[in-house]
Amino acid sequence: MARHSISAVIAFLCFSIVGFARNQQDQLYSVRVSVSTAEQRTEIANAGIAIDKVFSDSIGFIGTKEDIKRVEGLGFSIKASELPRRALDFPSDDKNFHNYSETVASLDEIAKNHPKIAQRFSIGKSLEGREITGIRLSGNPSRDSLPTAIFMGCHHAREHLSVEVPLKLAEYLANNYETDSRVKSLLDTREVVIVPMINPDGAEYDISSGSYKYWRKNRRKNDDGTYGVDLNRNYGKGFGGAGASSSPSSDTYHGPEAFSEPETQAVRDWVRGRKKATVLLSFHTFSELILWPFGHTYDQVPSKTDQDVFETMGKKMATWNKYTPQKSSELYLASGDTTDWAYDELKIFAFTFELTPDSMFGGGFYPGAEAIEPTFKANIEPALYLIEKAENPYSVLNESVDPLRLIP
Ligand code: CXA
Ligand code: ZN
Repeated sequence: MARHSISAVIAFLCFSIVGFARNQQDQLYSVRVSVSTAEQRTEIANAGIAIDKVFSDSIGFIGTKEDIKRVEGLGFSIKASELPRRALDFPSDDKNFHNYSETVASLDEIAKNHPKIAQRFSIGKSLEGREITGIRLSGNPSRDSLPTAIFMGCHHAREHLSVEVPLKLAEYLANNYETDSRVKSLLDTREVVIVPMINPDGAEYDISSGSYKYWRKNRRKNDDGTYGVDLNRNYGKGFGGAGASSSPSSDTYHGPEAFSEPETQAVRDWVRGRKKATVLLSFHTFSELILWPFGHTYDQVPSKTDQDVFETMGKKMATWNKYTPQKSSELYLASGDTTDWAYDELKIFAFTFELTPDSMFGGGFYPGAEAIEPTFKANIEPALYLIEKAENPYSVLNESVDPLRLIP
């Protein structure tokens, strides 16, 4: 009996220390787990699994044999199929996606072609030394107190479509400023800042070998020799709580402390500096969702008015892109994400969009270049709406009774 429990303790310790390392060569699986409640999904998230897709009776994730064993160990039943190691590097089939240098070049091109309204900037350097670069768009660039809308992409390396949509948004705003009166009046009275690739090291790593690696995190070399911190678990609000892993090899490893990573430090310091930032949208993929805080707790945000603003804006944006609008904890708990921090510290109305496709069947993280244009188009109206509401997000609460709108 005693020996039994000692070996159980040793086994547990070994498990905790060894963790669940993912090696380069490990076969990855697309896994379905039968679960139906947010609490069950949180239990899986708490096992260090990065859930990709929530269905009413199951969830999907990408993981190793060890991940599968851990989930089975919790008593859940699973179905797994081997992921093909397709050769889908950007230069060939998916060449229309932008790698890091192409992303920088595109932003440079926009700034060069529209010098009066567009300037490129850097928010800092990634761990491997790449500039995390963005573009500022405003018809009034000399004024630094305009209401600001912030758009970001690619916290997660493999979510390449989340680079393309904000990049296209920058092109769209710049190209239409002169000719589209709506875009002109928005940019003349607002500042729009777009940083399409928050995690350039991870994004480059994901495409570095000619076949996608399903890489999610940044490229931090952790103390145990594994790589990567999940940047969407590394922010300050609720850091280290539910749905974030303390195991460095996990896909949802939160890092040694809040803002331990240069990428999240750069976002934090730069967002803090946007004194009139009121709205923020962080693009991710996939599942076609519109998410808002809180994600680290099932509790609502403390202000009922703010909760109403989130719900009203989220549901309104869903009328255009047809995504499912919900508080992010309705999916599963996740602690330390961008939007919980931005709302909690700076009271920015911060949303996450999980872009196309709807599920693994549409290609999951790798939907192909043909997804770029329709996904961008579906999200133009939501983006313009956010920019419009940057002036005063609370105005959305009065919209149905706004008398001006009743005049034909
Ligand atoms: C998410 C986003 C914001 C708050 C909580 C949860 C979902 C996101 C995640 O887990 O970080 N999903 S994703 N893009 O597949 O990783
Ligand atoms: Zn993501």
